[in-house]
Amino acid sequence: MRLFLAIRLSDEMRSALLSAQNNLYDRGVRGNYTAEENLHLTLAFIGEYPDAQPVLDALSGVSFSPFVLELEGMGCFGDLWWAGLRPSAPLDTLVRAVRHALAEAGIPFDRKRFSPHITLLRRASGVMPGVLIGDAEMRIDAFSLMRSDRGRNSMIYTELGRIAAR
Ligand code: 2AM
Repeated sequence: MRLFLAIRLSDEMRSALLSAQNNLYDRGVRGNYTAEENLHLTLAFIGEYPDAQPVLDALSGVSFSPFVLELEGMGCFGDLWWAGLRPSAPLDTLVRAVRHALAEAGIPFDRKRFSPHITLLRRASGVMPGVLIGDAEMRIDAFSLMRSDRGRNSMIYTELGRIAAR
């Protein structure tokens, strides 16, 4: 199984992101747009791992209080274009705790520095136009263990477990 940990987005946030995607498309930007239901914020990428339970067990000790995330701006990693988030200390703290718990349990994960982003499209054509993303914020009260499978036309993400704030 290909596993990752992510924050799933509220309907309000996904619709703000969908509008930004539509706006880009209307301006002629082509690429592999993330399907609306797949928009998410990755906290840690585990990759191939055989079993979900040890991951959920490792994360059961992660404790965090609900916090708010707000969309802010757009950016890119090469031809991967993303929506950004207003810097959030609680988010950074949560990611540190999640990664620490994985490391302690010996669960491998991509140790690239956390750079919070929500992928809007991959293999984008051309130069990024100045597209405004509508204001949206959401209260984060859980994160999820997700499985990623390659579907016929897009990735299929399945939630295997949720770790709630407390
Ligand atoms: P992204 O966060 O930049 O969109 C499932 O593949 C999710 O994990 C995607 O959201 C993906 O990219 C993210 N991810 C983070 N590190 C990854 C890696 N090394 N390989 C594949 N996906 C990774």
